Amino acid sequence: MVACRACGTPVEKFMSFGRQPIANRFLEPGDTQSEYFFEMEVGTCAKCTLFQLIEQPDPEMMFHDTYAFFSQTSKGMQAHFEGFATYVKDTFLKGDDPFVVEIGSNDGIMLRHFLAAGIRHLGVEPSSNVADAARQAGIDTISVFFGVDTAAAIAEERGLADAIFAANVICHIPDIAGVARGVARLLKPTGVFVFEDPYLGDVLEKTSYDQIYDEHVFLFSALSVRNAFAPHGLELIDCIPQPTHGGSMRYVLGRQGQHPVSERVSERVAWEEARGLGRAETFQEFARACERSRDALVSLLKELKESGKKVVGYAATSKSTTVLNYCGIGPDLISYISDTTPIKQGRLSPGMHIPVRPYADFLADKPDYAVLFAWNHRNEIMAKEEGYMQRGGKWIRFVPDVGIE
Ligand code: DWN
Ligand code: SAH
Repeated sequence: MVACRACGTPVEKFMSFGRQPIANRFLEPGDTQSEYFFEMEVGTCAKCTLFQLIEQPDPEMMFHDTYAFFSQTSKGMQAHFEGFATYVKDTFLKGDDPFVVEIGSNDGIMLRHFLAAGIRHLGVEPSSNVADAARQAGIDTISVFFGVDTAAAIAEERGLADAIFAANVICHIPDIAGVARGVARLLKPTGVFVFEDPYLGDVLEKTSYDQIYDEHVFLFSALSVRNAFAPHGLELIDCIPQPTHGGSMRYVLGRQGQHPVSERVSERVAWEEARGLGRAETFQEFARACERSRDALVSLLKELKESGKKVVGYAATSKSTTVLNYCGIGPDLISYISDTTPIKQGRLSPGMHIPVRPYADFLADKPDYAVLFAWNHRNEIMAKEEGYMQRGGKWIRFVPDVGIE
């Protein structure tokens, strides 16, 4: 048994998604021989309830100078981060000359709003290519991994932060105690730490197992966040559901006793306990639901192939790597995946080696069916693809169930 990354208690393993590659390592054709794989198993901590990967590849294998995900590829997420920035500014930055730090600031999708408002800011972004995009836009960014040493260095050079925030990042960092100690080192006495991540409750409700891949070492709940940060003097003071990435939660923490605690925290924890978010049976049922989802998707794709239909994938998301490798879906069932990100195009999808082609090919090619891998951006995509649907193009969905629409 492995030890819980937060509290050291043995983690109960409940499921394997089989051999998985690096989710965002899109391969050059001819580069498929040296591909790295790991056994992707998941479990929960019986004590602090933290849902986690049993094994995770080294961070440097995932986050480097050719990281494939640029945050600004989604218009919906651009709008979301404008709202997130406004929330932080209006709620927490009341004093003179505030200083904010974002962990995992990527291409600057959030910090650009602080730059525009003339607020002192710093992005901590280890993937230097996406960080370069932010720097080119004038956003102050350092390319290092956040942890206790980085936090101490920032505190010494620039002073303590009024707000530290992160979106879809804290669930990527295996040393969660290091994150907590770093935040505790860098935060002003009355400062806040605000972060959002995909919510375990939504993943279980929707069987959206594709939120589990190498980068996502944790799927948090209010209960597990409260338990992970309390030993470091950080108290969960609010939790606010978000519609992003198929259902996320925004967690707000402050130093113990410095802020009133919203009723939402106890209400959410009570809901999670009633829903069994820490219980083994809940996860055994989730494992069965994942297997049913896999079998239904594979049967549907095989039927469509037998009837001669042209099926492609829409968006080469990180999440699609889990689906394709867990279900064993290759180019025989999905002829290519269209994606708008230039550095993914012309490459092969991790593990199953489906060609990734430019979005223009999807428009020109007129497939019969497209598997909606970016289901979390559904509204944005449906608005954009009216033409595809009007000429009879259909979607294949696999969250919350497998079907055609
Ligand atoms: O947590 C993470 C989230 C924030 O972003 C990271 N670990 C990695 C990444 O996950 P993802 O790749 O599953 O993210 P998205 O936002 O669901 O998918 C982005 C991909 O989809 C990009 O390659 C662009 C593509 N896309 C597209 O081709 N057409 C996206 C949209 C909205 C589109 O219309
Ligand atoms: N916040 C953005 C990016 C999320 S993708 C958004 O929501 O769209 C996850 C990001 O976290 C990547 O850019 C990755 O390089 C970064 N990251 C991973 N480990 C990190 C760490 N230890 N410290 C800071 N950033 C990290």
